[in-house]
Amino acid sequence: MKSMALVAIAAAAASCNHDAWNERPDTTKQQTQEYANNFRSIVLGGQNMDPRQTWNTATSSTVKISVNLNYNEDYTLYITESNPLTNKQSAYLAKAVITSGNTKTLTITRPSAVVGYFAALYDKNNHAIVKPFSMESGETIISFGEASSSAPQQNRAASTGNRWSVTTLSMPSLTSYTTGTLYEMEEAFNNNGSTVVNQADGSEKHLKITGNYSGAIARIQSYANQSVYVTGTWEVPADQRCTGGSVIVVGDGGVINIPANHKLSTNANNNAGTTGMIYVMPGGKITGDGELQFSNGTETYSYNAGVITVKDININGGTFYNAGKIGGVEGEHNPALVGPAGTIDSPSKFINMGKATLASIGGAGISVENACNLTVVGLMELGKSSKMDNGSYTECGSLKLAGSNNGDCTLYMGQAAYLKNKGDFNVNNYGVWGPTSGNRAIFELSNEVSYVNMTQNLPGTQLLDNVELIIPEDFPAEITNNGYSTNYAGAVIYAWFNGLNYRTINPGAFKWDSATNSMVPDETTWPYTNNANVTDDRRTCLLGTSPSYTVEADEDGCGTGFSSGGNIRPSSPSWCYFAFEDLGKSDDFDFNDIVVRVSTPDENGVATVDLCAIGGTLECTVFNGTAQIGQEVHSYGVFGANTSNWVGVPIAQLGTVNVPEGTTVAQLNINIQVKRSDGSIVTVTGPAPGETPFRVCVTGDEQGRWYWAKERINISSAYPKFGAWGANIESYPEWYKEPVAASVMQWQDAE
Ligand SMILES: [Ca+2]
Ligand SMILES: [Ca+2]
Repeated sequence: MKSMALVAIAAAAASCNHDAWNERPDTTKQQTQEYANNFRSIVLGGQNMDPRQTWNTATSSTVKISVNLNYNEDYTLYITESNPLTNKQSAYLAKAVITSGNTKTLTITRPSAVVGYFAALYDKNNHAIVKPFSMESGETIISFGEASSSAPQQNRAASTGNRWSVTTLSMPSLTSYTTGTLYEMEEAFNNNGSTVVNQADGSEKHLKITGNYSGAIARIQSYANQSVYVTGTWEVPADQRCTGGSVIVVGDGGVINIPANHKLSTNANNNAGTTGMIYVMPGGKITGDGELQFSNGTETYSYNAGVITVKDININGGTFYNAGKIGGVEGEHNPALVGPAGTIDSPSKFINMGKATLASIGGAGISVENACNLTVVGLMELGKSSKMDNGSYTECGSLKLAGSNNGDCTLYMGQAAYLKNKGDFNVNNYGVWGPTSGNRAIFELSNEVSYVNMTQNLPGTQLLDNVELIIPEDFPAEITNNGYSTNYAGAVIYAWFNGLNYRTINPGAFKWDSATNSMVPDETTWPYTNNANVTDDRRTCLLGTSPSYTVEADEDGCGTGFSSGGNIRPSSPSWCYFAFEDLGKSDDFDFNDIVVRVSTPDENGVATVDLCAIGGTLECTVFNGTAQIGQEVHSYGVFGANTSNWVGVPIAQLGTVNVPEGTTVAQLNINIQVKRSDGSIVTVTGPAPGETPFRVCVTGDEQGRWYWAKERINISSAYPKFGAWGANIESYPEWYKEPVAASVMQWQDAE
């Protein structure tokens, strides 16, 4: 072949607006045909080109990521082609920092032939949650956590039918207490009695407070079927009770103030199995330095849809629903929630469907069921089985799980339920069980542990099942003050975490199961199997995810301490390679005369442009559209695409380009301007569909790499499936992953 390239190109380009080529004075149809014929013969093996062929292995896709895990925390998301937990060299096709509670839409360049990807979300401690997903043809939506966990909503829907499902209730109808004949409450009226409201006649009577009233209301304390509707302000006496069947309603604008050392309580009516009821409507408030107490009644419950900021809330066997707000008001109390002592065998339940900020939760006899947002500033002590529903968020200053050696105390957590303990942790025979599919429950501890105990072989006393554990780097390997020797103490907490005696938190004990896309125990390295009641399918603490840190084992295989490094974030962006013919020859088709690569853009849309190969001798400069990138390429190195000096890639960074939002790297007009031997300048850019190419765009492999052909080896020899792909875009779309090793530059990353 002769050096006919220029004129051939010129005519080929004439039909498709590729600037400079069709302006060359010496172009001829004959030379164009010669180049195309050579390409068809040498590269395509005599086949016709697929008219749909664009000589580009990349496509663009839109991925919408929402993160709803831990309030206001920043998470870093990577999209990769291989699982970064098992392939430490995964290159990322997208990277974004997403603050929990937010959603980001990413437009990415990806290999068009690859459908399955991984979305890996890292917290600040490098703890990772990895989700495999299939790229959809339109927008692909991926969620970490459920939206409701980050944006506290009142009365949000709870799940049904699961062991963690919280049974929620609506406010009962209050119209019989707020409408009809209501008698205004005032002190004189209360003290003197009334012929209108005769306290002793046993009939149903309804009072109201619309102004300011201070003092007792004897009727609701002494008789059933009485009510008081507060839309003014009521300051209660030292001991005001609301007896079984009677009702206090705080309406919109109404306030009940309970002074210090005063108490307002619902009073059990043992004959009827009921108790007095207190309902706070939206806009109503109960506040003060005193105590609000709910007594047990099997058929009744109290309900808050307003605001409660008293100093103490005592649930003494009753059920109290919060669908409004408790605490969290500047300058007012975060109530301390107290249940009965553990020996009292009566139901005492706090059910939260709204936002509750409590000073503490104490008393071993209380169950806590959180379906929305619960913050406990101090200690949260759970002495009975409790629930945290899908997407709920629970935070506490310290955590005590005081269970039972019968194994019947378990915290049931739903999908993406998040429990964050910020201080000391104390556990005694208590299980924490999450969902067996969907989003994991997340259980996060600090580095403080004061007590750990369990009963061997009883899952309910020790099992952390289907729960994602987050622990800090300095989490103690030994606990010294639980009455056991230190070694045993260390083992106990690992056992509690994992449902197996002496099992360590070691990712090496797991392997990736591609059938289920999850981490499963690796039988070849599984060290301990001595807990007969905990079967493999429940050894799921790490399933599908991974901890931030690995534990180092001593000679006996017991953990001695944690070290970071369990999860390494993908460190390298992926790359798109633009491989050019420079018009110097028309018959080698090695597509290495210039190879540049453009990175996955950073968060500001800035991508790096590297010079990878200079397999031509003509003067040549790289452009993005009309913007020059770097200098003439031979100023960075000399001709020789397979010179051993150049096995380090890249040769040089030429510069950066901006990838505008909504567009991707593969859509950039990366082109070169070549100075011909006659001094003329010719621009070589990407082909139109079905056009003989002088530029191919190739996506990197899972590690972001592509190996171009050695000098003078045509691309079909280096990649035997390239020609078949050229003739049919559906054939071998991953041709670029299958080179002939001796025919390509198998480069290493430059130091
Ligand atoms: Ca060439
Ligand atoms: Ca070459």
